[in-house]
Amino acid sequence: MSSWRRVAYGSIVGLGTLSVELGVAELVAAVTGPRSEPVIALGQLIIEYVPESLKEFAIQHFGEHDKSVLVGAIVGFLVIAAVVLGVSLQRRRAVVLAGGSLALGGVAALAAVSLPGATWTSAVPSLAGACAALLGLGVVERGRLARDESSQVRPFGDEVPRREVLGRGLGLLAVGVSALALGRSLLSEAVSVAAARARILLPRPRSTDPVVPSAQLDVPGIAPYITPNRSFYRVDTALTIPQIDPSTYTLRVHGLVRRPFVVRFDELLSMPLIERTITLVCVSNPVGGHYIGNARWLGVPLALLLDRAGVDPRADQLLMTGADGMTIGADLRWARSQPASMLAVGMNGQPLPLEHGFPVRAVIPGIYGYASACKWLVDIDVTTFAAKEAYWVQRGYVREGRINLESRIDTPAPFATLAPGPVVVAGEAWLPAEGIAGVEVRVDGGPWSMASLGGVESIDSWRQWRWTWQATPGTHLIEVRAIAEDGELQTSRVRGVFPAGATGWDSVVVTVQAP
Ligand SMILES: Nc1nc2c(c(=O)[nH]1)N[C@H]1C(S)=C(S)[C@@H](COP(=O)(O)O)O[C@H]1N2
Ligand SMILES: [Mo]
Repeated sequence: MSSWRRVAYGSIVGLGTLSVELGVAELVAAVTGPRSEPVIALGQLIIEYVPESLKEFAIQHFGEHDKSVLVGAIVGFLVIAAVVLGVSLQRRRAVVLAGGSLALGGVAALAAVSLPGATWTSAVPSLAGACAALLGLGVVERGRLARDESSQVRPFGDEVPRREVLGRGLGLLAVGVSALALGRSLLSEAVSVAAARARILLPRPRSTDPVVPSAQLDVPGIAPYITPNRSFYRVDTALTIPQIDPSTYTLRVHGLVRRPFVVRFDELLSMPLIERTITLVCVSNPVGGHYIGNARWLGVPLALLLDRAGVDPRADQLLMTGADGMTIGADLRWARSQPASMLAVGMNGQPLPLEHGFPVRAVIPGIYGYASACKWLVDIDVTTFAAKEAYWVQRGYVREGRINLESRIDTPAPFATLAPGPVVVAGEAWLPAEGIAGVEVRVDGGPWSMASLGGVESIDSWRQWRWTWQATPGTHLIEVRAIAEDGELQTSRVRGVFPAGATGWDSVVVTVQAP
């Protein structure tokens, strides 16, 4: 009697079908997000609807493992169901398993789309998984049924040849388990931190810079006053973006301090936060370049943490280290002189994007990124410039890295062809920590004209400007220069980005056609 083989075959086909369903769903969820993965979606739904008292019980009894216990229970249930459906009703096995797969896919898809923040794409992994399961089931069972039909001699299920058990059933199982393993690793690598990020609720700041609508000039072709996170420039040396789990994140503050300490992410969130509009610039930004962005940063005032540590007066450098190993040395006196200096946790109302330093980065107004804006910040060594040198300083860039007074023409574009008459010339000017008092524009080396300025949300923010030019036919050179709040006039001296940032006037050449 080969009944054990039928049981074995049925179990393998059942488990194979389940593993293909979950594996394919997992692969798709690596793209659509972990909360769209069927088991997670089902678990999340259970968590949403389970009474507080039961949650309390689970946390009490399972502690930090409460979520693993829940996921384990769901997987255990599915495994048992797959085996039972696979073994029972031999002749109808394919139909029963297909029904089970569809039921799982349907319920999980509904669960996924009903979760907060879900979109229709949240249903895709469960549905794709169910389709794959049906396909796999078809491939495995179709051949079998056909053979049974034609032979007529042996009643179906009486005997299952060994090679069939090994071949078809195990093949299905292998495909499913591989998909599951690959999907798992893809998901847990990148997406689990993304998921943790998505769950973060940023507290409201105690104080914010005012929102100033007039900061955005209504000129086609000008950059947005606030740079959206997705188009914010990115400069770092990290080949793979560090994946830092905020629940295990710690920042160490030590060195020339009386009270070294370690602080967790949730402790940082519980401190009084500020939101400040600050323009970040890369030292590698050429004149007229786009390695610059303006964002509303939410964070803990740096002074709060330095006061907690009790800084030794001999210290003059904050040597910050990112999880990527980058070291960034900020001038301690400068950082302290800027009330907006912070350890940022938010950017434009969102937790920091992974590529912009999640979960914590430094933002210090007025200093180029390489000497101020350490991303994935995990360590602050309060030290001296004499004792230690940061990464880019070792490579010859200047220590302090003060951002140069600069301005940029966004429109018209270089070598644009224009019609004669009024042409709006517009762009930005910046000297974070000081602010912009004026912008001047000239054509073909003629007299300078004052541009009109947009509003600003802070002295640390860039400022938009515009000037209307009465264009006449011919080829023309348009130049711009800025004046800072302290009266400094932007230098015409052309310098490259090394070792202290570019200087010189931005300009465009345009052609105005004859009427
Ligand atoms: N950990 C870490 N922080 C870093 C860097 C880096 O490579 N690693 N690059 C710095 C440089 S050179 C700049 S200009 C800014 C850029 O920040 P962004 O990518 O968020 O625009 O981050 C700074 N912080
Ligand atoms: Mo930079």
